[in-house]
Amino acid sequence: FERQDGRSQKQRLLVVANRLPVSAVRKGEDSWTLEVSVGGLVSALLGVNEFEARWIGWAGVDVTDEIGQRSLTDALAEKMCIPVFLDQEIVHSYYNGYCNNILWPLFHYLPLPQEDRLATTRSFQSQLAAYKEANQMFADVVNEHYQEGDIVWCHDYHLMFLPKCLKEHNSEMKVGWFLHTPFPSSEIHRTLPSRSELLRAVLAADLVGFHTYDYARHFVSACTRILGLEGTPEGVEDQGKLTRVAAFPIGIDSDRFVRALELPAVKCLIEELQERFAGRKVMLGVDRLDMIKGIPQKILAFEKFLEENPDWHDKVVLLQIAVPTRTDVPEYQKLTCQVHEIVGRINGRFGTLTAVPIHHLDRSLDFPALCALYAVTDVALVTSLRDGMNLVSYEFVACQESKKGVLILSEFAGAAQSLGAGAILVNPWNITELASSIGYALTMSAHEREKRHQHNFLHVTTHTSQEWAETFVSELNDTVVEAQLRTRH
Ligand code: ADQ
Repeated sequence: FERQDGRSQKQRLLVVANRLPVSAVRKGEDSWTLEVSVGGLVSALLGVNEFEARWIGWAGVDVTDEIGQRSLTDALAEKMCIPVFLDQEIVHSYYNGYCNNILWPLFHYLPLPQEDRLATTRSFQSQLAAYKEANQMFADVVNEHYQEGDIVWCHDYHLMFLPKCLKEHNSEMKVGWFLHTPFPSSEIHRTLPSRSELLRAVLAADLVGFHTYDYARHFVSACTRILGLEGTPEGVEDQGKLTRVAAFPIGIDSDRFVRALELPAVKCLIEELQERFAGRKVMLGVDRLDMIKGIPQKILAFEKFLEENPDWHDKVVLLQIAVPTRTDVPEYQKLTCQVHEIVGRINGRFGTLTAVPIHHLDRSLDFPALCALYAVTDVALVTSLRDGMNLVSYEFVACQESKKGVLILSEFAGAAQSLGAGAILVNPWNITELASSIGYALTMSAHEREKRHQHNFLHVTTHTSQEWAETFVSELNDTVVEAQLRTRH
């Protein structure tokens, strides 16, 4: 990318996601505290040095007054962030409604219960309207900040209309869209009342990316079967316009985890945990408390394992760290109660005066504690019923160079395609199989653990988040150049 005066400068990347990578808390009329949240996407882009990235998204707070909006915009500018202001009403219908009650369950193959479905259907049109309105609000902010030559990278199921809104305004804009969840089979997608509109809106992008080849294939099938378009090896073609569709499996910043294990604070925590659980094997689950993560299935399988293996009762402990999410949604409240009930029952059945088999925490852990836990774990359990990728499995592997623990991984997580050869793959719906996998993992020979771990460690440390972001953005640049060449000929 060359400037007019001949000096080269970094190409600008506008990353558009529902949430900004910072949370804002108001301290006064015009003062704010900003806390940066380092998630997968943030660390992915921190490592991408060839672009100058700016973030556009919602700051997670409702700010209606002009002074507040102006001061928050200024504070965020220092973090290279640009806010989209959404009011409570629109957040309710767009985010809680259409995004999290309709798209999220559907993309994870979870049909809504009948009575909720009826209620949803009644308000479906208004939720869809709010979704479109919110997407247009994101587009307006992008348009305001866009400079010629910028790359615009839209993220996730919250922003499926965004590529269309952007291209309608400026057909020259380079637009990519990436989905972090699975894209379901076309037979599932076709149940969605707005199925065609959503597909067409996404197809306005130049490049559409998914975690796995299967999700990309499902998307192309949906476009061919529902829209009657032509699928090609490169993507989807509509009247001569090609939208490139491909798989870009995300990774983690593995160095950050490996380095953290050398920090004195983390080493200290590791020692404390080792002491605390001396003489017992440690099994670990780290999840957002979401129905897709298969937490009840995991705990029920552990109960079955204890039932069938009395010898293990005082030799194993399951630490389940479940950070609550979407706590205002009734189904999530129900899930929390269900998990608490099962944990209580198991601890009542198998606990002693001095120890319980399950430690369940409803909370998030800070980074040092998370790394220490990953490092002391013998067996990690990832039992998602569906999961776009699942980064917890990657993080666990990155912290296991010394212990070489075992990963039990759901075949319905995208990560099964990359870590399948090293992990024990399971169907989380099959509690019997899951229980016997726990037994197998706990008694696996050191030689087999080493072999499996090396396979996964190599993958996790070579397929990083930085590489993921760089590959997507350079593919987007190439796609646009190829499209320009095609139209010229
Ligand atoms: P998530 O559904 O949030 O992400 P995941 O990929 O596992 O799932 O990432 C969760 C992140 O949150 C991890 O970095 C993990 O360390 C952290 N986390 C979870 N529980 C925690 C806890 N109790 N304490 C501290 N940290 C916790 C979505 C998709 C995934 C996809 C990612 C990235 O649903 O399938 O892999 O985006 O694309």
